[in-house]
Amino acid sequence: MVIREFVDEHNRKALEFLHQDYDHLGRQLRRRGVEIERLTERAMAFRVAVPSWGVGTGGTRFARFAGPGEPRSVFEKLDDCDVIHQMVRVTPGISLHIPWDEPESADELKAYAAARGLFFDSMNSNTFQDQPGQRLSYKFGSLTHADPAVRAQAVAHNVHCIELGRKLGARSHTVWIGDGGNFPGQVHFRRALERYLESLRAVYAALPDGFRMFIEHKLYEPAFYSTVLNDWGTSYYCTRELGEKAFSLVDLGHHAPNVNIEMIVARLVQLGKLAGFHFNDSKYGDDDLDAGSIKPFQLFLVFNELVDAELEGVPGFDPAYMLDQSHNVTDPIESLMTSAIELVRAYVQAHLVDRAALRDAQEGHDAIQALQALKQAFTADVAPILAMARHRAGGAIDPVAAYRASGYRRRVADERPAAAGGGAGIV
Ligand code: RM4
Ligand code: MN
Ligand code: MN
Repeated sequence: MVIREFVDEHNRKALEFLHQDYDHLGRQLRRRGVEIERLTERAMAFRVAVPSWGVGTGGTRFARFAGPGEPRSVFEKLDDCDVIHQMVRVTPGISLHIPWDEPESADELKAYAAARGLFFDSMNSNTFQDQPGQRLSYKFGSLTHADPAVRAQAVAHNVHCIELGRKLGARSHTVWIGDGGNFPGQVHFRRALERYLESLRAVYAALPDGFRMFIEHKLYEPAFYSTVLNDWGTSYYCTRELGEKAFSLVDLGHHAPNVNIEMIVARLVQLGKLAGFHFNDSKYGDDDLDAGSIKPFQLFLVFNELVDAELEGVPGFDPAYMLDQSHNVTDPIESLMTSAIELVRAYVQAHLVDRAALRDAQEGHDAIQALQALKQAFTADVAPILAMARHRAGGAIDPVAAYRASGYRRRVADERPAAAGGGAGIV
């Protein structure tokens, strides 16, 4: 049986209860002056790109425990992404990581994706590890390395990613570097940032029309004392220096604990430089846990800023949503499906905020009412809206149950004997 049939069979069983729950919620919301169909429309319009590297089993710097049926090639990764999209219907875009996903033929890969209703969203370069046969090492940096030859090699790699992205129909290029220092004094802060900008100017010059460049900051790791692009302010400065096609990307795991990320989002929106997101969740650092699994209220508050900007029609507001997670102990397909759903949940809940009441509370210095306006939206159970949106789009009412019933993982475990190495590995 193909996935579609499992979805249909599962939905048939769940549909009656879903209608009951949906109608009930519709009545509740109407009392609050909200039309449920408007929210369901928003849920159906939401899109988030899946990272190709997320469908493989991740790991930590201590170990990686390979899961059954891991994809061995970019085509098998697309097969897994296809299952995710068929179930949740909000993930047609794929983010590729080069050279992990380097195709022999861009045309063939593009056609393979298109045949499944998928497309390529953002390209990601990798100058944070050395590849077999690579001439110069990135051990002490890449785009900001002291040796101009290493910098040139890293620039060339990024230009290659952009060129490949153009052939694949991608829309943006994302740069995250591991450059930084482990010890005080190891890196000259100002010189390193100057080199970063100089290298990125060369990459920027290779952007085709309509292509955007995203730069991703991260406060630590793999460098443990300082990183070159350490925070959003430095990132904003760099995107300003680079030009109108450069934007600052926010990875939720790349900030110090307790940093007010939703405020960073608001700042970047206001400054016209928000690229979009790498969604994940974290407790301690760049944990790459599933979105919404640790701090769902933070996720909601981030979406509150995004929806506020969307509803207000902030000029140029066009963020790219992507997941960036590492799945060490779960089936990656299940993690990515549930993470995508958590994002839609936060997005729909943010649409439930009574913005007039919130504004009144803010202008009237009524802190309790302001918080209530947010909490009322955050505590609303919008699950029937999400399920109905998936069902109407041809997806699963209960994606994890339908996926498990499909036996997909068992089947691919037979078809894909474990390969040594594998693309993604420890992220
Ligand atoms: C980094 C960063 C990048 C991702 C790599 C694998 O921490 O989040 O976005 O490409 O991990
Ligand atoms: Mn990231
Ligand atoms: Mn990360």
